[in-house]
Amino acid sequence: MLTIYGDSISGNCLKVKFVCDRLGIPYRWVETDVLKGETRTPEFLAMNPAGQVPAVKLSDGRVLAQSNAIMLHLAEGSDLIPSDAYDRALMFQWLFWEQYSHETVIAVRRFHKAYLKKPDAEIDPALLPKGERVLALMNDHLATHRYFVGGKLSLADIALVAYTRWADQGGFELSRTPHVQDWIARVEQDLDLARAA
Ligand SMILES: N[C@@H](CCC(=O)N[C@@H](CS)C(=O)NCC(=O)O)C(=O)O
Repeated sequence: MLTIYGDSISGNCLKVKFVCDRLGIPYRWVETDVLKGETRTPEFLAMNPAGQVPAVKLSDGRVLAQSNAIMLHLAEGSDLIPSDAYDRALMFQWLFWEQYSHETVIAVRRFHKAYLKKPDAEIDPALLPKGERVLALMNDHLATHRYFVGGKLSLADIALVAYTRWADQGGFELSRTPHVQDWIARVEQDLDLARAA
């Protein structure tokens, strides 16, 4: 069976859980507390030298890290990956954007504010305006699209919803981006998240 090493406070880790739950893939979840340094133990580093969750151990013992790479592997051949080549490339476009421009702002500010409990004055001041631009870009796209790609749920939505639904914990006001709010509700309903997380 698949084993997921993940921290429940991490959107990156929950992405993997959401894909498994959606696709009915059985797994064992090993809670790995980032704040307690559980990703830095010799045992964990032997498995993932990057010292990060999520990491998965496949049923044959092979290991894979990086949330979006894991999702892509688990969702291979499913309807979470568009079959049309252009739509599939668009999904990758959003996945790369999520890792480079979204997670590095929205998730990072949330972590500093909600988990490291830093006062706003001690958090990089660039993160707030950057995050507002990220959410505005999403809002503009969602004004004319129900989902990020191809009119239906894909890995792009799962990657982006993971931290966007918690953006308020990072000090971002989601009420300013109503199309994002509606899309979060839609994806949470698709993924049955009220029950799952
Ligand atoms: N790009 C990676 C980011 C992974 C990452 O930053 N993981 C954090 C938790 S969200 C972590 O394990 N931090 C522990 C550490 O760096 O010591 C992914 O998408 O999986």
